[in-house]
Amino acid sequence: MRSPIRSRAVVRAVLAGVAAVAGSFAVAGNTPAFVVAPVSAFVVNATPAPVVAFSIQRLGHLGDRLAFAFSVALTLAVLAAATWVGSAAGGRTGVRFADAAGAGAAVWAVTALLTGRPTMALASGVPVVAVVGVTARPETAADPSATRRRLVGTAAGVLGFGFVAYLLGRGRTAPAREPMPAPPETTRLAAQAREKELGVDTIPGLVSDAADFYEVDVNSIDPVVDADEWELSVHGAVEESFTLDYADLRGMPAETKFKTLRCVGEQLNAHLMDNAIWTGVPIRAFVERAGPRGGCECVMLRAADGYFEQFPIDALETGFLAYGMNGESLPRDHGYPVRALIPGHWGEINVKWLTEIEVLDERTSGYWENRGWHGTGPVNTVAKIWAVDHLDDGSVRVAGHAYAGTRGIERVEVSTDGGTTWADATLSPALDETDVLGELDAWRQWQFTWAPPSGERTVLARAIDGTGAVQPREGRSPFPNGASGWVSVTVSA
Ligand SMILES: Nc1nc2c(c(=O)[nH]1)N[C@H]1C(S)=C(S)[C@@H](COP(=O)(O)O)O[C@H]1N2
Ligand SMILES: [Mo]
Repeated sequence: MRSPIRSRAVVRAVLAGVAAVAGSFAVAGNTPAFVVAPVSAFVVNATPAPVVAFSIQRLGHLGDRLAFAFSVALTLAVLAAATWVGSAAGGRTGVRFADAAGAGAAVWAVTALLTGRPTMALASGVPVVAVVGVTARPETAADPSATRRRLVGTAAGVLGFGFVAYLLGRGRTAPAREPMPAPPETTRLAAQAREKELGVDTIPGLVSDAADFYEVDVNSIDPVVDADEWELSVHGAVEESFTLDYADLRGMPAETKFKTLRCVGEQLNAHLMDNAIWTGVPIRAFVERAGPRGGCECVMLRAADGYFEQFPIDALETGFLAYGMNGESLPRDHGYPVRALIPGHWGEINVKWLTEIEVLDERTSGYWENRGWHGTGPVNTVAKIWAVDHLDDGSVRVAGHAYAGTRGIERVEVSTDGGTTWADATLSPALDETDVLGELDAWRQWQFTWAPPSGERTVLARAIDGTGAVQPREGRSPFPNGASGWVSVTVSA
């Protein structure tokens, strides 16, 4: 059986752990300086690839939240253990309050090591000194009920501290973003998109709000990159390496255009696909300036969160460095201050928080390819069925979005008899090509309305891309090449 002294020490260590995590959050907010960030990076890295794949496909944001909650619990356990060890070591000296000092020092050291920020780590250590100091006052040790009362009082104090820390930290989470005057082009394109929409209110519009735009990244805590400190290094197998800063980039002639992103890990009919109006600078000039002489015709992009992806230099040359999204600076979760956007390719090579373009001599592989994915190539063609609406006049309308990267969508066909016959759906007009470089890379809306005979039927949709290729019928799960097959829904009338 556990002695009451022992279990009190456990409660004390846990309270100290909570206070330490709270203290760290108070000064760091939800940034990489928060002590949970390195732990969560470790958790994500240690999670087996199939579990990560399952989480992205089936759990989405929930999976991210679960991983984060687990990381918080793990951090708390580590800091509680440090409290335990530190206070035991201090207590052995017999010096009054040496246990509190020992616990605080241990927690400070662990936090400083994890985050690499010794000064900020004081915010974890100091609350631990308070918790251990208050709960281990020698005069209370003789009276167990007084000790218990003190523990309860401390728990209340830690809770209050946690709340204040939460409010303080929340304020630090959003970094100040460099303002960006909305390019007139954005307004024009947004109006164009509204005009081209089919007016089906049960499906998303043609331009996604930045706040609703899907988000996939490998860490639960996004990096915070200061635009003033941001630098892009172009190097590797090149004639001339150079760096570029944010002011340089903002001073160059910009382009504003539509681009749709889609994650290779999404289920066939899921919503990890969105479209926005992006502003940035074409990459081709940077590649030309560097003068690549690599043997593999390939590049590695690296980012502030440790993410990296390799793909052909040809693809990079069609891309651009984006700093604006829907007329404002990129939001932090979509890569502030600068991300790469590569037309027609799966989302994963559209590297956010971009810091490096390295021209390679030899092919290696990227973050997801190390985990078995093949997500560096062009997207698969898809027609999603995002709405089935029973209209007042008894007819049924199916609708959704279709996307085939730079091949474009030429047609969407619907079958209401399980695939025997097909009819053309109504398609929203293509969004304009606006940039000098290139290809249009945006989705379209489609809808199909008919009067169904009563009974149940299978309704299918498939897209035909700009090359005339029909979306393949064979159904495959997202891993490793992206989902394929025709979306099918059962409609009963
Ligand atoms: N630095 C960095 N860039 C990244 C990722 C990441 O985890 N880190 N995720 C990639 C993946 S898998 C996708 S699908 C897209 C998603 O972009 P979004 O979050 O802006 O929608 O970003 C890509 N760029
Ligand atoms: Mo992705």
